[in-house]
Amino acid sequence: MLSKFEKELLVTIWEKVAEDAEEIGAESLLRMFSCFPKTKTYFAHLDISPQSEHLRSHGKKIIMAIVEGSKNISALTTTMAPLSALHAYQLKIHPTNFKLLCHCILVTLACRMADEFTPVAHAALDKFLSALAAVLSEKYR
Ligand code: ZNH
Repeated sequence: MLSKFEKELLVTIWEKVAEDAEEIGAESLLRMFSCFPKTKTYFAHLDISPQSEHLRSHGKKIIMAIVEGSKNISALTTTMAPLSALHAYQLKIHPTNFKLLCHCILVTLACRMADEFTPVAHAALDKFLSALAAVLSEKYR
């Protein structure tokens, strides 16, 4: 589904994203909370206000998990299996939410990458994030 070129491009992009994981993760989460307010209910036990420590640390965790996944996209199902199980069985996150967050991550990257967010990069990121959302939903079947 992703070409060799796209996979290599994605590695480069996510290596760069990793350097700003906290910022990018926090912005993605804030976008999700403001566009899809119901998603906030899963975080009732945390302080998720802008600039809060939890928002930033949680944002970083999410981004770094994606960065790990991007290193070997062919093995995404295996890499993400523990996270899929965690979200399905323990956190009980409805799988629709993965698509919402992935969309917000895409928008955040579009804003931050500016000129580097070429149509080719856009398409590769969109395919990768869709695959990620699908893989995370795997354990719900
Ligand atoms: Zn999630 C957690 C990732 C989505 C909700 N996460 C988490 C973690 C990680 C993640 C890494 C950590 C784990 C540990 O610690 O071990 N996520 C992720 C990813 C994604 C996600 C990659 C996609 C993209 N999540 C999500 C969503 C939601 C969530 C969509 C909702 C809405 N998570 C969550 C929660 C948690 C998590 C709630 C827990 C937090 C705390 O801290 O408590």
